[in-house]
Amino acid sequence: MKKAPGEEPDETLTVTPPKKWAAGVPAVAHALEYSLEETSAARAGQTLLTMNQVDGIDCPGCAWADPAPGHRHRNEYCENGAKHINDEATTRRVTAAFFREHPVSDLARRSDAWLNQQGRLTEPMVKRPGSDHYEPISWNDAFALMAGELTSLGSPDEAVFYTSGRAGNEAAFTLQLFARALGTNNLPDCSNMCHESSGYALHETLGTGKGTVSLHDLHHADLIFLVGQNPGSNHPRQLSALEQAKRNGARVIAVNPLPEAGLRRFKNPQKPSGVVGRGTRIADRFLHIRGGGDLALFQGLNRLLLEAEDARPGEVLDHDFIRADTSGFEEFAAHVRGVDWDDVLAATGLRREEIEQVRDEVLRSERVVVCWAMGITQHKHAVSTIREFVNFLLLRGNVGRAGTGACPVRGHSNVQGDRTMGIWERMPDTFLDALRDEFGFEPPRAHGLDSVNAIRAMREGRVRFFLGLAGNFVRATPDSAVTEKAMRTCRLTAHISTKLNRSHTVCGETALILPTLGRTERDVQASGEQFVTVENSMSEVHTSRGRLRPASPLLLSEIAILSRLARRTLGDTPDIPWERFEADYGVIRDRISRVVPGLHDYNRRVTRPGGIPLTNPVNEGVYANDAGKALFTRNAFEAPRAPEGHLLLQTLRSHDQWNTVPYTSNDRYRGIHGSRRVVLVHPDDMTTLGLTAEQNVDLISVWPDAVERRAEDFRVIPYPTARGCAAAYYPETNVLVPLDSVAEGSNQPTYKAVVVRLEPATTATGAGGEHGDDGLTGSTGVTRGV
Ligand SMILES: Nc1nc2c(c(=O)[nH]1)N[C@H]1C(S)=C(S)[C@@H](COP(=O)(O)OP(=O)(O)OC[C@H]3O[C@@H](n4cnc5c(=O)[nH]c(N)nc54)[C@H](O)[C@@H]3O)O[C@H]1N2
Ligand SMILES: Nc1nc2c(c(=O)[nH]1)N[C@H]1C(S)=C(S)[C@@H](COP(=O)(O)OP(=O)(O)OC[C@H]3O[C@@H](n4cnc5c(=O)[nH]c(N)nc54)[C@H](O)[C@@H]3O)O[C@H]1N2
Ligand SMILES: [Mo]
Repeated sequence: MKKAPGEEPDETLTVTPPKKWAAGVPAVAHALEYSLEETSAARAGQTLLTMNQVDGIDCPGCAWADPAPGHRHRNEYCENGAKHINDEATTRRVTAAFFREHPVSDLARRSDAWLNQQGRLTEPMVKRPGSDHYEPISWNDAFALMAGELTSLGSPDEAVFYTSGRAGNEAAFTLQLFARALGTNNLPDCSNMCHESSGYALHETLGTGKGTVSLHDLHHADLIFLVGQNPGSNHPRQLSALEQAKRNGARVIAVNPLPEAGLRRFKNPQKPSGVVGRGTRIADRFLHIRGGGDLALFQGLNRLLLEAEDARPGEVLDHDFIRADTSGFEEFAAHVRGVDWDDVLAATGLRREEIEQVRDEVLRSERVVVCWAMGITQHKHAVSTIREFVNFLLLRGNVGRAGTGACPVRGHSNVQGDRTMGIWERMPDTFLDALRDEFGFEPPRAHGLDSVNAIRAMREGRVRFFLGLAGNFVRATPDSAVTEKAMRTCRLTAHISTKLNRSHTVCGETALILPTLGRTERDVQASGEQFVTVENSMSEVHTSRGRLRPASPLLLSEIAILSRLARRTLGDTPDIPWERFEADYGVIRDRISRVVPGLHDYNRRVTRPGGIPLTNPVNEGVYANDAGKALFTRNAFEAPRAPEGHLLLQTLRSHDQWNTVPYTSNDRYRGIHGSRRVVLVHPDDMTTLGLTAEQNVDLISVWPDAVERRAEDFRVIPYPTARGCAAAYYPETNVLVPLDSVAEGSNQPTYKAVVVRLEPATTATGAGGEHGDDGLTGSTGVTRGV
């Protein structure tokens, strides 16, 4: 149970066996318990009933697609979606009095969960140079302060504008327009840390950054791979789609170092059979892979497919497709034939028969989909792993046909839409040309800073201004001590936020909190009530309309904040009508329709039931890369290795958190309750390393620089993870991820491959391993536990 908002939690750790199925009745009960605690029942119910309905609110949780209109359940949401909604719809409020009581130095000591539980931000606040307190500021003065800073920069590239994938399309478009009109492409976003590797690999090989799979494809696939994702906690509605696919005869192969509950069995809470029955088995086959072994697995599999073709020429590969649509096959084939089985088995921890059985499943399947998420993208060799998935799909023509394709499962509800709107530090020239033609200014062409490079630039004193549109930059990014220090070098940091988080406590010389409307809330502007638009993981663009009374009369919408800031900073811009943008979001959509391909006639088409399905050119046989073909690639064999006495640590989400925001310290499906400072280790590795169950340890990461990165006082939990691989929660462990440890090509932090050693804790509390402070970082890079 959660404590009252004034207190830090003090539960004790209890561990029960991991669950064998996900969702079902307890899930719904847990969601309701959460709603009733956070808000009044009426507010909760009012929001939930419109969630993911036509003309309702888009769930601010994950980006999973909605079924077609007419096929939606009356309760088209999951337990976790209900939690996210109610976290925003809470009736608790953070007021000026709260900030009088809690200086920044006090807030900085609080846990992420505590900060979030204080409720909704209600009025703009400023922390002035030298002060330890946030104090109220008028909106007008806040804009003047920011505009003053921006207009006095030596170069527009000294400003950084970060976006988190919660922001809707109109706000995202407005922000990128402002940044580019100011003169910078410094538009890092959470996608840099999420599916950047997917976008990079898919662009290169298929000429698209987006997935090629629709819900319909998934429903009609014969074989679905779920690689490196935990849908039971992070995309629960994907389980409904998998249930449907299985009813149509699909088989599912899950690949994961952890036997996640949602990969095993699903009890659909929206169906009577889900309530009383055994539910649906999800994975027919589970590959208990070593962390980072996926490139090896797919290279081994691709080799087996080539050998099957040798044995039965003309029967295994799709030669017509390979000839007409692809290039690079011969070089790829020669390379993969040379892959060494000993390497594959060592990297994956699998037996050769297991991979041969997968080959047999593939050979029996006409239509194959590969789904993946953070277990793949957050590795050093993420890009080559995803390119190898593409090789695998191309071999049998599993791209561009119904029931086939590549499915990067997106995280934030609108992370994909934000990219479509131009939130990217390296938008292509075609987009920048369209922007120029529409708004009559020349956008900067030099690439801007992504998230990791923004931190590097801050560290070197090259950034003076930081604005965050949603999100929690200092907690989402790696190397917490380095990042926090870098952030403090800014002259002004400002955050457009709904709730308090750690980023508000890591301030530039001057810091601003700019409180905004959440997606659940009614948004009324000069022209009347507004809606916003978003794009899901399957490229469907649709509306989202909030219904609740705003948390405070002083809130401004994200678009109002950005438009006013732009006007104040840039002065009169005859070709960019900021005032009209704020008054009527339809005016922004009109402009978007002339800049973004596929969104012509945006205002009319987007309000149709189901919205606008953006077509992926790949599904029309068009590959928009230089070659104009789907590319087979040669990927050097690579697998992470932890030296003797070390483990490969992945940092992941519990069932009860939204990214950087833990709701409680429980992780129900994994059987962990009462503490997040735990590290999951295989019992045999515990024996080898001389560890005992629930022992207090420090985690120390190993990286070739002189800095010691230590996360203190974790409890060791024996857990059926793959040998050599450990797991612990994010963001408490971000302190361990070196800033320079990034994926090749995409520059994405390697959150799933941190080499660590475990040492007996230096500051063990012995008090059950729970901490008010869940990851305070000092300037030494040490995470203190108490
Ligand atoms: N409730 C809830 N929902 C969410 C979020 C949330 O925080 N809470 N976050 C949202 C966001 S932004 C995102 S990006 C998604 C994230 O969704 P996920 O990608 O499911 O998130 P993670 O918790 O990082 O889990 C990674 C999974 O990959 C596995 N894995 C780790 N390393 C490897 C590996 O090397 N190989 C393989 N095959 N598997 C591996 C892990 O065991 C785990 O099951 O979820 C979104 N949805
Ligand atoms: N170690 C490790 N680090 C990771 C990851 C990992 O797996 N391991 N995953 C990475 C991934 S995939 C992602 S996507 C990032 C997430 O990084 P972010 O997107 O930056 O972080 P969130 O925790 O989603 O941001 C939560 C905050 O957003 C604000 N917010 C919520 N709703 C709204 C809204 O409607 N409007 C506005 N303006 N603000 C709002 C609230 O103030 C809340 O505190 O973290 C990355 N970091
Ligand atoms: Mo994400």
